Amino acid sequence: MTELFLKYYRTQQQKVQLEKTYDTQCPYCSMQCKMQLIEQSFVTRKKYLTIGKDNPTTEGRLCIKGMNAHQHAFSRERLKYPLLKVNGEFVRISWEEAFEHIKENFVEIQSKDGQNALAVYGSASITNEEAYLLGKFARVALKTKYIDYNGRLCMSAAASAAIQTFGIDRGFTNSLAEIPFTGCIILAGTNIAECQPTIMPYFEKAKENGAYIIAIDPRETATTKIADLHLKLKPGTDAALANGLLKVIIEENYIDEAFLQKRVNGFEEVKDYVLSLKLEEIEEMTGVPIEQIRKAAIRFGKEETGMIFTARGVEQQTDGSISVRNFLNILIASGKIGKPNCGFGAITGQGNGQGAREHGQKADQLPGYRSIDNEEHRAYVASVWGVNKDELPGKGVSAYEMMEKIHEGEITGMFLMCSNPVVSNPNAQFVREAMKKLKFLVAVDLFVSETARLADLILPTSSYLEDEGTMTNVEGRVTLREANYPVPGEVKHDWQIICDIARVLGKGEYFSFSSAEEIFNELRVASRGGFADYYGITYDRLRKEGGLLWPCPDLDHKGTVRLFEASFAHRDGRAAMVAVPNKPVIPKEQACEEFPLYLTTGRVMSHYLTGVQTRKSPALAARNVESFMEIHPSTAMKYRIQDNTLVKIESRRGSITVRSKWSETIRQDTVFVPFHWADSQNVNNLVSKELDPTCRMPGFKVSAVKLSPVMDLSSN
Ligand SMILES: Nc1nc2c(c(=O)[nH]1)N[C@H]1C(S)=C(S)[C@@H](COP(=O)(O)OP(=O)(O)OC[C@H]3O[C@@H](n4cnc5c(=O)[nH]c(N)nc54)[C@H](O)[C@@H]3O)O[C@H]1N2
Ligand SMILES: Nc1nc2c(c(=O)[nH]1)N[C@H]1C(S)=C(S)[C@@H](COP(=O)(O)OP(=O)(O)OC[C@H]3O[C@@H](n4cnc5c(=O)[nH]c(N)nc54)[C@H](O)[C@@H]3O)O[C@H]1N2
Ligand code: SF4
Ligand SMILES: [Mo]
Repeated sequence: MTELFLKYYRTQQQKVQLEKTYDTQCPYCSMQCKMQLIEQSFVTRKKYLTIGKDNPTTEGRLCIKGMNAHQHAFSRERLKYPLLKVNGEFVRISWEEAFEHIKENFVEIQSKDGQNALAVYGSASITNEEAYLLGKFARVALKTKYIDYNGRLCMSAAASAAIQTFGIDRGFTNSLAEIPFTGCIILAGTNIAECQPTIMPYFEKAKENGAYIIAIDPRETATTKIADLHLKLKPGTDAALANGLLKVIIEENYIDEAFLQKRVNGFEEVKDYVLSLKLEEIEEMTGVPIEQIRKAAIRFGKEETGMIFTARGVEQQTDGSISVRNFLNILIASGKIGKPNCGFGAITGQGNGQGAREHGQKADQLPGYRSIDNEEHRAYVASVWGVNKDELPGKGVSAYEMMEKIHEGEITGMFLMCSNPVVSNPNAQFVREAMKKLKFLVAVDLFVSETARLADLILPTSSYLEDEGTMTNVEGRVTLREANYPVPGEVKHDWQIICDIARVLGKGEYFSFSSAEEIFNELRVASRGGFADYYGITYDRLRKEGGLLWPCPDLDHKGTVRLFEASFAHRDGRAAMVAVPNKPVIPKEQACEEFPLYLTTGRVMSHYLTGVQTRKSPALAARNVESFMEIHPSTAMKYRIQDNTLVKIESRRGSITVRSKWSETIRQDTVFVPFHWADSQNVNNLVSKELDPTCRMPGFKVSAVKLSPVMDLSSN
């Protein structure tokens, strides 16, 4: 058998006329695994293989999404030319025609409807250079205040919690290399095994070294399986559960008095508040038994070292930012921050989920994590850009709120880069209507996504194989993606598209870049002296040193591996604790007679976000061809829902139909649906428009729903 295979392989090899390799990084999650595409040319066809490349973060590992990513990049459905909608059909046009069209419409919209009538919607899947340029494009070329991006739906709660507590937001306060040496790990609302699979060996090594792992999730997942203790809470009750843990830690005296006195504000208020709470009430609210709360707290408190990780389970809530702050309260009270093998990680989502939230795509932000409301910050960035600071627009609104502004008629045109909001935003029907209502929508994408379908003009862009640039990964490590595969057809890079449009709008002098590196060099200066200081990072250093963790303020600075060793980033150098109520100020939707179950949403291993890319990879699409609803068999029986049958799920917003999947491992009051599918399977048709008042994060993780079988088999 082996001999036969080798014989076959060798004859195949002989037929290979040419083999080329291309280095890049995975287009998907925040691990940013380094990879190499091997392209073998045969007489009549080409064959591709993706392999991992060694690097400090992922050590050469890849998951199935990364291994199959090239399938979407080489898909026949890749866009190769600009497309204009004419009488409802897309027709191919030239770039110059496309730019003329943009100029005409942008000028008309801004002269008729006002400067701010044009909005920009960006993404955390583009490079740092592109994210930076998009922010500059909105403020300098379009002079609109309305810019925000898809990271609002992703990292905003964690970002706002970290800024308020620590004074700075870098997703992970340490490097991943410390995880194997920590004593106790809390994984709250994160499914790393499916969402950042190549991170897992760090946690497996920790376990081998004796670490105790506590998972907090309403359902069992591949991640909760590595835990020693699984707190299976009711969705949306993390703030209360964290109060329970904190109360036990304080009562059992696992607090670090010296650390609290020297480096922390607010502990006494938090202490008084949590001591006034009753564990019985917390048990009742969260569904987690008191013994388990005590066991988790005592274990975490007792260990010398510990780390807490949160992700979207805790964060995508209308009290997401304050809930994260409560987990930070636990970490700070027990003194497990700012020292070796202790720290916090808000596991970053998208490939550039970290970098793209630092350099000016946010409604209220300027590069280097500066604030658009701060006169000094405005003056500095304006001087780098060569504009007058008073010409820079002010603060805009969050991603979903831009959809509301469209309905209100304040925004009438949009430039959308690298996102599919009609599927990924909450209250999806309303968002679809908003997109349809726009006078002019330009979508820059690799494919005709569900949102691009509604656009007037689609501009084709380059993929992770073709587009060079930097990405800041889950650790806060800036990495250089050295992509150089030739672009298909007439495709342009995102940054080239931005520069070209600026040129036709008469703003070319501010956007005269001819490489990603040139943009990066301007970003370095623009970020200099800000919180996210990239000044000391250069392409050369990234090539030589395999990535650098920010802040890196000088060319001879080694990068900052561990944050807060000497002080926190607030002016007084101290961390800020805050008392967090068990129940959020704005109540969440509760299960009731009409809508008796909780719906929570999330991801599966083989698909990525709205699935536009992964559905084009046959190897990935085949693993999950359609959406599903995970449900406990006893709940299913109650609503006459057989396994593997179609179910209608309804909320106050709308309904979808998906296939049932019985699972003994989910809470009986909760169902779970992934959000990778569109149209009649788009779970965001069910999610409400309520936002976290602090960071404007939607509550993707809790809705009240009712179920009914599409075909009732119970009477047969
Ligand atoms: N395969 C895959 N990987 C991805 C992505 C993808 O789409 N597919 N997306 C990337 C992106 S952008 C992101 S943001 C990350 C997301 O990564 P994660 O946040 O890990 O993913 P989710 O599945 O959204 O949610 C994590 C877990 O939260 C649980 N959960 C639900 N409600 C609650 C709750 O109220 N409290 C708690 N404690 N837990 C709850 C869910 O059951 C789920 O297991 O993944 C990145 N990686
Ligand atoms: N119910 C529910 N909804 C959610 C979530 C949830 O957990 N539950 N999670 C939220 C989260 S965390 C996120 S991050 C959002 C993400 O949601 P979206 O922002 O909609 O993300 P994608 O589906 O990745 O859409 C990216 C689009 O850009 C295209 N694209 C890919 N690469 C490039 C590129 O380099 N340049 C350009 N111009 N285009 C490119 C893709 O083809 C795709 O059409 O969804 C959010 N929505
Ligand atoms: S999806 Fe994430 S873990 Fe998987 S290969 Fe890509 S970057 Fe690595
Ligand atoms: Mo995300």
